[in-house]
Formats: sequence, structure tokens, C-alpha cells
Amino acid sequence: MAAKIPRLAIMGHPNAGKSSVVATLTENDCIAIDKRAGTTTASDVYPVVIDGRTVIEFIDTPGFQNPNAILEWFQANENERDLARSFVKAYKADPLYAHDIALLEPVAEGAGIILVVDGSKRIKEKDRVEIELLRLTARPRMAILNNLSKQNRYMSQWQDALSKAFNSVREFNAHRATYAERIRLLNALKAIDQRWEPEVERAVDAFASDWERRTDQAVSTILDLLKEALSYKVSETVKNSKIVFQSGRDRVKAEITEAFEDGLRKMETDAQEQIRGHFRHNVWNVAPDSILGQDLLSEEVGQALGLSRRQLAMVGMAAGAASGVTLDLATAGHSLGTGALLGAATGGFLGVMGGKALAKLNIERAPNTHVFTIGPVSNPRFPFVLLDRIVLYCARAMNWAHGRQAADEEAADKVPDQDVSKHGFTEELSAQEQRTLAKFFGAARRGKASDLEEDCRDIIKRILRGVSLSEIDSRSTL
Ligand SMILES: Nc1nc2c(ncn2[C@@H]2O[C@H](COP(=O)(O)OP(=O)(O)OP(=O)(O)O)[C@@H](O)[C@H]2O)c(=O)[nH]1
Ligand SMILES: [Mg+2]
Repeated sequence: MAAKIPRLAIMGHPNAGKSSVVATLTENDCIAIDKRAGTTTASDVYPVVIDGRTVIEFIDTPGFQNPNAILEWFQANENERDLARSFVKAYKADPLYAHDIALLEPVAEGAGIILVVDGSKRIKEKDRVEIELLRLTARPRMAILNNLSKQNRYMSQWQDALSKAFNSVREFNAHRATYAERIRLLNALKAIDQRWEPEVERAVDAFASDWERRTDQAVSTILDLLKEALSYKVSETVKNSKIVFQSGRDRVKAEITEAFEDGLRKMETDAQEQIRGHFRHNVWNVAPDSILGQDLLSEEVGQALGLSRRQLAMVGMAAGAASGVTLDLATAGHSLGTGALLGAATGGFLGVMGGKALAKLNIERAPNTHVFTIGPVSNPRFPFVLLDRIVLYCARAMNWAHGRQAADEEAADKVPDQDVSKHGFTEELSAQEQRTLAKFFGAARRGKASDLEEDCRDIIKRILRGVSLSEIDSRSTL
């Protein structure tokens, strides 16, 4: 017989944040959430499906309509063995209780209960009624304290009241919860009823291995982006008659430069889309001042991310010596390479990062034509910037709770800004790891496979793992 799937009904007052909790736990950002009360009007089952198999189910509900009447009935019938089931049986046909029956039906059939309360508000009589009513169902039950307006004054009162009636009481913020916090909450479900332990354990294991697989997919996406972007070239064959004058040559250079830069931007946005897919985000927004909202090739991004000048010089020398490629770092800032019509010299056609051109432009003579080629990227800073930015994007995708959706970050209860320094992840790596990456980038530029790819995979995976377990600051406010 197939194992029983744990099923939990999410209960609580209108606007307590029930749907937000379901959205975050099931990673479903399409569930209706709104600041107005009464958004959820019917109970809906949200299964978590991993590898085509449902591992746990959450039921989003509109909450009780007549809690006082139900409690009275429960108290009057306290000797019934299963109050939820008896109540449903007694009132199934009564239209007055249609909503409450819909709510209690899954509980009557054995679902556990998660009560969501807003711990920033004072406890009222109707809260006590619901707490007692849920206690009397005798189902496995957990209470989640959501501190919606960041008031700690009532939290300990809530803890006291809830811990008398629930098997477990936990604080959980459906807007800020990370993967690690979700797993901790699921793990705590094991304790609410020993009989559930094996099924919940299976669900938690499935979550963890799914997360591992998605992290691997993200690392592959990142490596593919790096290889594609660093070996990228754009060529255009132009008839000699079109470039007799300088203005004609400038036009071709401008066109090809734009095509090259747009190509890089598109590769980044394609990789971002894949990462959003890996982490199931349909709704997505970033603060306008975020480093993720700015142009990849802008000076701001170039300065905020990547290695420091000193680190870059160190890896440049190591990678250059190993591969026979001179990165010309001694003259950083005014190195323009051979055969190239570049940045400063031609009035800034090519993007410049850290004082160096992004790529070199070559013009080759052919019969009746000239072939203009730009690429691959020669700027030593760019690969680290590209890597940092896609890792940052990934950190955001991994840690952005689905219940937060596109929440208004300017709202009064916005989480206070952290004091984050604007620098990237690669800067924190060891010199050895930075050299490994630099050598891999060097091979990618030459379009060659590198035996360092697996080492780079490990380095990037370690960063992503640290980010998702909050061991590494994910700089989500960047
Ligand atoms: N800041 C913050 N806001 C939250 C949090 N959880 C929910 N909210 C907000 O609270 C409001 C209500 O959230 P819902 O999840 O729709 O609440 P609900 O209990 O399902 O509401 P009904 O379906 O109307 O009963 C929304 O504006 C949410 O964005 C949270 O953890 N932090
Ligand atoms: Mg709702």
C-alpha cells in the first residue's frame, strides 16, 4: 500500500497570512495573496509534487465563520470520540455551516492543523475560542506565529496561550523564510505526532534532494553561461565600398559593438530565466536601485562586483603564465591591444570595465570586403563580474520566499535595510580558487574544454550552498 501523504489544513483569521504560508511552503507564487481580508473564499489543496510524486499537501482555507457555535457544540459533545468527524456528520446538510463544514472536512478525514496567527496583535476572545476549538479536535497541530507588523510586545503571551493547546509553536515569517527555515519548519512537523514521523521524514528528504538537484542545475546554468559568454564573437563582412570613409567604418564598428554587447546581455537574461525556473519563480521584481536592476556592462556593476584590482592582478599573472596568454595587466587602464580600434582611442565604442576594453575588434581584409570581428571578451575583470552577478541572482531566487510575491518593498513593515557592503562573492574566495576560476575563464575564451571545469563546479556549488543555508550573506538587498 502506498504510504500515507501528510496533509495539513492551514487555519487562522482572515488576513493572518495563511495563503502566504502555503505559498512559501509549496513554492507557489501564484496563490492569491492580498492585503484585504477575505481573499481566500474556498479551501484548496496545494500538493508538493517532487519527481511526479506528491510528498505533502497543504490546504489553504478561508478560516472559520462560526467558531463560537462550533466550540459550544464541541463542549456539549465532549464525550464524542472524534469531534471534527461527528460535527461534520451532524451539520453536513445545514447551509448555515456550509463554510465551516468545508473547513472541517479535511480535518475530519485526518488532516493535521497549522494555525497561523499574527503575533504582533493582542490576543482576543475569538482567538481563544479558535485555539480551544482546535485543541478539542485532538488532531496533530502546530501554531505558527507570524509577526506581521514587527511588534514583539504580545509574542510571549501568544507563546503561552498556544503552547498549552498545540504540540508545537514556531515563529515563521512567510515573507523572509529561506530554504533552511522551511526545512526546519517541516522537520518540526515530525514532532507534532509520532505516527507522522516516517511520512514527514520522507517529505523532508524529498525536499532536500530536490533542492540539491536544483542547485546542481543552477551551477550547470552558470557554467554554461560563462563558457558561452566568454567564447562569444560577432563578425560582419562589409563591402569595401561601404567603408571608404571613416564615418562608414565607425558605423560598422558601432553596429557590431552593439550586437556584441546585446548578445552578452541576452545570454545573461536567458540564464536568469533558467534560474528562475529552477527555483519556481513566476513573479519577480527587484528594487530599482539593486545591482541586479542595472545594466550588466555599466560602470556601477563593474565596480561593485568581481575581484579587487589587486586580486585581479594576482590571478592575471598566474593564469597568464600558465596559459601563455599575456593579459597585459601591467598597463591596466590604457592597454588597447594590437590591431584593435578600441574604447578611448576611438571615442568609446566598446564597453569599458575597470579601465579596460571589454573585447578587441579585429578587421581583416578579404577580396572586396573587410571582415569586422569583435570578441571574445578580453577584459580580465568581466568574467568575475558576470559570475558574481549570476550568483547574486541565484541567491535572490533561492532566498526569495514565494509568499512574498512581488510585495511592496517600500511598505511600512519592510524589513530594515541591512548594512551590506557592495562587493561580490568571488572576492571572498581563496587565491587558489580565484586562480582556478581565472584559468577556466582563459580556456573558455579560447573556446576550449578545461579540466578545471569540475573544480569550478565545486567552487560555485559551495557558494550556492552557503547562500541557501545562510552561511554566506546573500546580499539580497543589493
Ligand atoms: N510583512 C509581511 N507581510 C505578510 C507576511 N505574511 C503575510 N503578509 C501580508 O499580509 C497580507 C495577508 O496575507 P494573506 O496570505 O493573503 O492572508 P490570508 O490569511 O490568506 O488572508 P485571507 O485569505 O483573506 O483570509 C498580505 O498583504 C501579505 O503580503 C509576512 O510574513 N510579512
Ligand atoms: Mg488567503
